[in-house]
Order: sequence, then structure tokens, then C-alpha cells
Amino acid sequence: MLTKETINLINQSREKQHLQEFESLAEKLTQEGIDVKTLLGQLEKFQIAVPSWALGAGGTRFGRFAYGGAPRTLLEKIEDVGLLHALTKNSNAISLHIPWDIPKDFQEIKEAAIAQQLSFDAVNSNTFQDQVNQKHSYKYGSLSHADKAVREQAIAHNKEVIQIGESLGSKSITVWLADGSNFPGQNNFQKALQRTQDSLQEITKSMPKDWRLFIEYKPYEPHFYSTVIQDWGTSFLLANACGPQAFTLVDLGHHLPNTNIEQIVATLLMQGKLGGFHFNDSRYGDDDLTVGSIQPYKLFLIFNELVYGMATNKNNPPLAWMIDASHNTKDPLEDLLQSIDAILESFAKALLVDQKALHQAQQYSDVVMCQELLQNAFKTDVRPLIREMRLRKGGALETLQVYRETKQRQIRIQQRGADALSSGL
Ligand code: PSV
Ligand code: MN
Repeated sequence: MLTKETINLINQSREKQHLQEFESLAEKLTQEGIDVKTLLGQLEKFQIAVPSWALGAGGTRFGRFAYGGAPRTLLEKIEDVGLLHALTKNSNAISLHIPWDIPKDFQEIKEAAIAQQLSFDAVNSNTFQDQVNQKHSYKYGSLSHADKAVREQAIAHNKEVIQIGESLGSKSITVWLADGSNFPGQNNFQKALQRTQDSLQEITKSMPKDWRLFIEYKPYEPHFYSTVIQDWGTSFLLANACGPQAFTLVDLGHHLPNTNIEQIVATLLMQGKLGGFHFNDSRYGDDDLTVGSIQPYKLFLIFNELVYGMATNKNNPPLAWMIDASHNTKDPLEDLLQSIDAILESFAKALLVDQKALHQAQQYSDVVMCQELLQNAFKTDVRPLIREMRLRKGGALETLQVYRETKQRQIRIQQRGADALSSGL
């Protein structure tokens, strides 16, 4: 386990430079009327869940290249998220995918999480793959399947996932369906949607009253002609049909190119139906690249709507933040550290937007000033703020530096093996 002392020791080499950078930024922001203490508090509170399936190497349908030292068990996955949290102080939860992560010993798993100061975020059901000894196949759908027996099996799986989540202290379930069709005429659109709605309603009814259901949408893949829950509108419609415990979940990669995601976010917040986020970045589709690596300005614009909505739409409950990415060419933990930083930076920049001035510029249709106000915030280097928050919490000033200097990957390769495999996609 990486100790606080080691982190402090490595921090020292960077501390003097950091203090200079932080003080000069804090002074500038204070002059602009920004309360730096409040800002630091907001950054500290921002916690992002790490999915258990993003800790090992991902792959494509063309191949998978092992990354040494991948976590082989749920305990090792918890260890890895614990390391991320020790470094960043912004990733205090793990999100499990069932059946990839069914705990053998619940008590042991809970204690391991507590030891790493972690909690269990949303549990994810999986009816997109067939499991060994499963009675009915999901080849032609699950919650939407034409055959009642298949639907019942998929509903029962979701109920079981909720029970597992309850035993761990989770408070939400995310449902993503691969259901769809590859060829015109294969599915009756109306019937498939109706059956999905009925199935989701039954799952919602079985949830404890303090639980939330997140309905994730995706336009294509694995099916290429139609997807039953293809877009936010369909998810929103289903969430409404399932009642006050159901919400839409936005995965950034689940949009066709150039979709205005920030506008989707604004609409859902206005309706009080935005449940959570799966962060990643992409160039073409569901590329699952490191958050902020391709379109950081787009991420900032999304956060700008989130910051406005979180302050304005009190009817929308607190949002569940999660990363959903896959790593084919990077060390997964380094990739996650970069993603966590990108999220924090976009959030911090969005908090700097002068909302009052923006409102005024919008009222006067001062288009130039609207852009200036957004881009002034976007162009501010907020990293000293994030470093300062981490320093105060006992985290790392430079998370990647500490990760590399303490040889975390090499330690894992030694302990777990160079060809260790992680469950997941
Ligand atoms: C589907 O592409 C997805 O985004 C869903 O969230 C899944 O649960 C996750 O990826 C893992 O495959
Ligand atoms: Mn997702």
C-alpha cells in the first residue's frame, strides 16, 4: 500500500514551485471576485467512481493486448481503485459489473473497501453476454426479447444485481441494453420498446425506495441497424414511465458524431431526470478514449451546463459521476489518472464562468461577450487549484509522477504476473 509518508516525500520536490503557482492564481481569482476557499471545497467534494472493468487492458474485436499486473480478483480491483484514490483524493468509489464481479465473501469485500476509504457506486447488470449454464440466450435480446421466458430471466438477473448491490451498500443500478437488430424487419420497434418498458418497470418496482435506476442509451453497437434504447429521448421516455426513481444516464461516447451533448444535459437537468454520467472521449463513436484527450472544450461546455443545472435545477437529484473507458495502448491506471484530472479540470473551469455576466450578455444578445466569458474560463490553467486541494487532503501533487516513481505497475507485475487477466470486456 502506498503510504501517506511516501506521497508527502515526493510532494516535497514540487511543493515550492506549486505554492508560487497556487498563490499567483489564487490572487488573480480573488481579484476577479471568486472565493477560492469555496472553489477548493467544491473540488474536494467532487468524487468520481471508477468502473471495475476499466482496471485491466481493454481491447477491440481484433485483439486484446495484455497489460502486465492486471487485477485478477475483486479484491485486487479494490486495491487499484484505492491507489487511485490515495493519489487523487477524487475517486472514492468503485462500480461493479455483475457477473464479472460477484463477491465471494461480502464481508471481506466490504472491509477491503473500507480499508481503502472506498464505497460502492452503481452496480451494473449484464444481459449483453451469455453466461455459462444460462438457460436462455440473449443473442436476440434480453429485456426486449419477444420470448417471455428470456425477458423473465433478464429481469431476474437485474433483481439479483440489486440484491448484490444492497449487500454492499450501493444505492443505484445502471442498465445498459445491447438489445437491437441488425436487419430491417427483424424487430417490431413498437413491441420491442413496449416490452423493454414493461421489464424496466418491473425491475424498478423491486428496488428499495432509496435506490435509483439509471437507463443508459447508445445509438449503435453491438447491433447496427437499430438499438432499442438508442438515444436520450427514448431513455427519458422510459425513465418517465418507470417513475420518480428512474433517470437517464449519459455516456459521452454514446452519441453520433457532433451531437450537442451539452444541450441534452441541459434538457434533462431542466426535467429533473439526469441521473449520471459515464465519462470518456471519442473521435468517431464509442471509442472509450481517455477523458479530455480529444475534445476538452466539448467536455468543458458540458460541465458548464452541469454547473448551471446543479445550481438551478434543484428538482434534479445529485448526479452520479463515473468513468467508462477502455485502455488498449496505455497503462490503465495511468489512463484513469489522466481521466480523473481531465474531469476535475473541466469542472473547475466551469466553476470559473462568470454566470452573472454571461446571463447579462445573453440578455443583450452580446454574442461576442458570451464567447469571451466561456473561453476566459476555459483558458485558465486551473491545475494549481487541483494540486492545492490534493496537497491539503494528503494526496499527490503530481499523481502520475508519484505513480511512476513508486513503481506501482512494476510492483503489480511482480505480484500478479505479466500475463494476469482481468474480468470484463
Ligand atoms: C456499453 O458500451 C457501456 O458503455 C455500458 O456502460 C456497459 O456497462 C459498459 O460499456 C461496459 O461494457
Ligand atoms: Mn457506459
